[in-house]
Amino acid sequence: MFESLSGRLTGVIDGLGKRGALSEADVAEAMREVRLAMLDADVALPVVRDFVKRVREGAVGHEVLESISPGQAVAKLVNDALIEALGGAGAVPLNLNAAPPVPILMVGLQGSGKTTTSGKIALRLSSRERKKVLLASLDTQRPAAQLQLQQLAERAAVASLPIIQGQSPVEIARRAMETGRREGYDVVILDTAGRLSIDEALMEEVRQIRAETNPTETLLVVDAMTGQDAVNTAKAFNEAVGVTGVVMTRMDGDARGGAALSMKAITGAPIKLTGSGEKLDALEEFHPERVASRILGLGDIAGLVEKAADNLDHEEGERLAKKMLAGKFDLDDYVSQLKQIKKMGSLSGIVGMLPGMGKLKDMLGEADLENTVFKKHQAIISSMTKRERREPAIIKASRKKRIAAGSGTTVQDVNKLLKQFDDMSTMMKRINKLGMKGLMRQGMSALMPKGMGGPGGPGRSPFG
Ligand SMILES: Nc1nc2c(ncn2[C@@H]2O[C@H](COP(=O)(O)OP(=O)(O)O)[C@@H](O)[C@H]2O)c(=O)[nH]1
Ligand SMILES: [Mg+2]
Repeated sequence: MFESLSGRLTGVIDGLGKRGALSEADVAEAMREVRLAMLDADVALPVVRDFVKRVREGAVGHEVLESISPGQAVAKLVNDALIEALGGAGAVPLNLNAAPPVPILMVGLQGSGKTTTSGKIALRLSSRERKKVLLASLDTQRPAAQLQLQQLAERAAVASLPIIQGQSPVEIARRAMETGRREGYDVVILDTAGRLSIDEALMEEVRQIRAETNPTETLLVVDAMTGQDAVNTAKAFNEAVGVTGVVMTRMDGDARGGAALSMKAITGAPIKLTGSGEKLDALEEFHPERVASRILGLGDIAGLVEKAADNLDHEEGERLAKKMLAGKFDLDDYVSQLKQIKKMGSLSGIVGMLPGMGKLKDMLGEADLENTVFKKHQAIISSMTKRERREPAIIKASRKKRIAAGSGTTVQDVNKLLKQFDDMSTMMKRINKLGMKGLMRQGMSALMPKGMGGPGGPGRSPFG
C-alpha cells in the first residue's frame, strides 16, 4: 500500500531539497508531479485538486519561497495535506459510549471482510479492553456464514450467539441484544450479510436491523484493493443508511492507496480501523498522521512500538528501546532488531514503519527483502569485529574490503548497509531529542525535519 505514491512524493521533495531557493516555476513543476503521482495512486480527482491547490497556495507564500530550506517547507505542506486527506490528525476512536450491551453493526458488500473483521474487533476488545464480547451472525444468505463466525469466535476465545435455523436477520438481532442484556455482555457485534452489489433490499435490511438495535457504530467494511469502487460503495452506503466509520481491509495487498486518501473527503466517514491480513490480530487503528509519515518515508515509530509491545520478546524489546533512546544503538542491536522484526509477522507491514526503509522496500519488493537484504545484512554484520559493530564510524576502505570478502558480498553492499544504519541513527537521534512521550503525543509529524513540526493529534486509542 502507498509504495509507489511514497516513492514519487519523496522523489519530488528530495528534488526540491537539492535546490537553494525555489522559484514559482519550480513549485509549479513540483505540483505537476505531485498531481500525476496522486492520480496514478488512484486518488479521486476532486481530492487531488484540493490537495494540489492546498500545497501550491501554501508554497507560493513568501515564507516558503524565501525560507532557508524550501524543500523542507514544501514537505511539511505535503505532509499536512496528506493528513487532511486521510481524515485529519489523530485516530477516531470507536464509540462505545452507551449502556451495555453496546451494539456494533458491521455492514458492507459480500467478501469485503465483515465477518473476519468482526472476529478481529471482538478479539481486540476482549484482549485489550477486557470487554465481554458477544458475536452474532445475521447472515442468513449464505449457508455456512453463521458457522464461519462461530469458528472465528472460538479462535478469538469470545462467545457467539447460538445458531437457530429459520430466524430472520432482525429476529437474530433482537435475540442477540436480549442475550447480551441477560448475560451481561459489554459489546454485541452484529455481522450482517453482504450482497454482490448495492441494492435496495440490502439497505432496507440494514435499516431494519438498525432500528431494532440502535447501534453506536455502523461500521462499513470495504476492500482497499477495489480502489475507487470502495469509495463509491462507501458513499452509497452512507447516503442510504448512514455509516459512523469505515474499516478498510486488505491493506496488505498492493493497492495503490487511492481509496484511503479519498475516503474522508468523498464520503465524510472517517476510516477508523484497517485490516492487514487474514489472521485475527491483523487489525490496526488508523492514525492519519502516522500514515502520512509512512508515505513520506519517515517511518512510524509510534506504530512500531505498539506493534512491538504486542508481539515481541519484551525484555529484548525494552533493551533495544532503551539503547535507541540513549543513542547507543549499534550494529549488533540492528541484527537483534532484524530478528525481532521477523517475529512480528508480515514484513510488508513492518518495514514501512522503519524510518528510511520505505524506499528500500519499494526498490526490492516484499519477497526479496527477507531473502536478500536481511540475510545479507546479517552476513555483513557477522563478518565485522566487535569493535566495528559498536563503532561503525571506524569502518573505512580496507575494513570494508575485508568485511565484503568475509561475507561474500561487495563493498557497495557494505556501504549500503552503513548508509541505512546511518539514516536510522539520524532518525533515532531525532526521536531521542523528543523523548518517547513527546513522540506518542505528537505523532510522527514531530519527526519532520527541523521547523516542520506538524499538528499530530493526541495519542488516543480508537477503543477508548
Ligand atoms: N489479505 C487479507 N484478507 C482478508 C482481510 N480481511 C478479510 N480477508 C479475507 O477475505 C475473505 C472474505 O472475508 P469475509 O470476512 O468472509 O468477508 P464478508 O463476506 O464481508 O464477511 C476471507 O478469505 C478473509 O480471510 C485482510 O485485511 N487482508
Ligand atoms: Mg460474512
